[in-house]
Amino acid sequence: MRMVFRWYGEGNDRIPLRHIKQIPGVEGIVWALHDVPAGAEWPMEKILQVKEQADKYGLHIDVVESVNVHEDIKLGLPTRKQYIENYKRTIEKLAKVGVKVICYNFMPVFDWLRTELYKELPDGSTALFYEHAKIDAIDPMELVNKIAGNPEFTMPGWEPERLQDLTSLFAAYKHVGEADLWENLKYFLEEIIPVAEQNEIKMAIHPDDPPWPIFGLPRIMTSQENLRKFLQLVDSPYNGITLCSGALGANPQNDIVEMVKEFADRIPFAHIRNVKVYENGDFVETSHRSQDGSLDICRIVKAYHDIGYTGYARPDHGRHIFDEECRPGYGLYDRALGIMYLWGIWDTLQRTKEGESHAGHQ
Ligand code: DNO
Ligand code: MN
Repeated sequence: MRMVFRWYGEGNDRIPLRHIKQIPGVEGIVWALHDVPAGAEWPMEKILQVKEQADKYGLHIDVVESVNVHEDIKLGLPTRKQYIENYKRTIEKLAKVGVKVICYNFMPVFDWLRTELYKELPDGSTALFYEHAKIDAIDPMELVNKIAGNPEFTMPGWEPERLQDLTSLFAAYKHVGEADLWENLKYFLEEIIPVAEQNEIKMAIHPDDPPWPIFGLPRIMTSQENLRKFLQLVDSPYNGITLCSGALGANPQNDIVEMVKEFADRIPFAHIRNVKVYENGDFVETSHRSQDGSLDICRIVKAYHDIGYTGYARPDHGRHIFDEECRPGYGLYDRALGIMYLWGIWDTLQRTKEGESHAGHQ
């Protein structure tokens, strides 16, 4: 397991790289050019800038999250051709600076969706929260204004340029059902994966968060069965998954341990986080600890250990704790705690496997 940490870039993330460097076992940043609109080719100068910044701290830039897919590709419009070309050029450029994995998603219009960014937990910390009844009742526009208007910096998936044309986007998706979305995804993969292969970059789709349709928009990366179908669309080791325990785990029917086992050799990137799911379908993000949420993170990490996982992993969202002012879900403290929990489990499993006695010092 190679631990990495998401960083939003100089001037766009309050967390300095020198702090990331101090989290035990973190070897690289998970990054993106957040100011480049979805669909545009990434400029080399900007890519090199991030590389230089990371290099200074001895952190690698092997994992990109995300190169966003333009809506016209998901909609299957004729204009997708140009956006796919741009995507290919971006893959080639990223390969030149040593990138190994590109995470992306194929969710129409919205990326992750929550109804509250700062839901108070019993211990006084706050976390991202999803309330089912509210989603059913709310006008998407209202939610967009609430979420996008809230944070200090642009959040991934909620970029203003992506959301400005919401009404026409919704109208366009009226004619795109699940079957169409599968078709459009297949078309995209058939174009992209050969380029990823040539450039030795593993593409890793992020599951839908939450893993069900919202506001009448189709969502397909939602279950073990659908992920299996996805991997078969283009059966290449370069067509993989970002297995996100928290995104998939919001549906209690999804068994993450089973997915790790089944998709073992097609998971170049793992997101590991916990989520507490209530009977009415609401869910809140919790600390990474198994006892705090509905997912057994110990068993999930054990599943990765059992398959001899050598891919990249990051803690995903965290709570907002110790009065930290941070991007929703992306503070330093709780994600750092999460990492230490993941390492604790991993290292213990490793020692047990090696049959070492615990003498107290090495
Ligand atoms: C949620 C997060 C997502 C993710 C993007 C990837 O679990 O990991 O925001 O970054 O969907 O494209
Ligand atoms: Mn995730």
